[in-house]
Amino acid sequence: MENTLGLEIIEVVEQAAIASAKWMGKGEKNTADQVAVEAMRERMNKIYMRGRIVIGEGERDDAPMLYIGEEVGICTQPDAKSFCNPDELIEIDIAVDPCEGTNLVAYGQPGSMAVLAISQKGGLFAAPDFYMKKLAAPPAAKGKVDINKSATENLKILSECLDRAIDELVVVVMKRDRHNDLIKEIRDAGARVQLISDGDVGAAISCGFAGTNIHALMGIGAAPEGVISAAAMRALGGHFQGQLIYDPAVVKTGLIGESREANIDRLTSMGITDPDKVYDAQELASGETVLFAACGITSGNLMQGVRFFKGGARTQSLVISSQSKTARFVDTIHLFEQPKVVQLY
Ligand code: VTB
Repeated sequence: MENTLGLEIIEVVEQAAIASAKWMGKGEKNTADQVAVEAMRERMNKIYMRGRIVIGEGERDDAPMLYIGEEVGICTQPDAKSFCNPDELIEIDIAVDPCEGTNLVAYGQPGSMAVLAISQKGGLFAAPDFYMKKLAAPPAAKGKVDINKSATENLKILSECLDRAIDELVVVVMKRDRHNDLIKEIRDAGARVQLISDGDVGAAISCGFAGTNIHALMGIGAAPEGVISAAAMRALGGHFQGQLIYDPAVVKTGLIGESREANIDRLTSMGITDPDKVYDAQELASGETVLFAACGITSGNLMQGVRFFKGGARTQSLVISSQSKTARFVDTIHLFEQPKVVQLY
């Protein structure tokens, strides 16, 4: 799977990032998202595969493109029979977030990215559009920190696993009122907090890499983004746990559905009988092979954003594979027009 799709998925996220970056700083988050969706879909439909979106822009009625259930790839197109033998191709499930952090793009803030994860059919947890309590930490703390423990306890464990004092730890938390107590607890325990306005996928994955100076992600963000983060962390060997938040009393605004009861019914209809279950990375991204690709739109901890120059752009992407156990940073120069002199900056 990796050999055939690795390079293609880099191009998918690159195209989405370039399209979105053209709207960086323009204050129009919906446009920054929409152009990323269109670019991602167009490039994805050129890949020789049978793909299906399991995490995307919403259900069919709400989202015209990359909606949940949409089939993507050349081999799903109406005229595919002439050049595709479906029996030769494995079916692939895809989770996408073409513009992770639309506000970050719209206001020129760091840390937005185009991102996707793929696996064999059934290999990614089809999370509903709810919230998820998340805990991400470096590989050295995998299975040792625990989302059921308090932040104070987890910081002690992290400090031991990483062999550094608690005040040398940095925890990323999304700046939301729902996290006020959590932020206070982390500070009281002696660690430092990096508050972000959006984009917890990048924060989660940063825990998987030494040198980012991020040692944990704690708090509640969106569930679909949690699955994408888990796919990367599974392949990186980092710690990731997620627990669905379906009670409007816990998160009062946003992706929280109508009522606790209606949300439980929805989860049951999706086959989730234990709504309080804590999932680990392996359960959220359980496929035999998991690939993850991201491309920076605006620069962040992990990747530089898109930089335009006359006639082209330069991007930085990250491809992580559970198959080859690699994380590759890919620096690409895109020439939009045929140059008179090829000058690769
Ligand atoms: C979260 C986070 C995402 O949007 O979903 C956030 O996981 C929305 O949270 O990374 P609120 O509803 O609390 O505002 C992102 O930041 C960007 O998609």
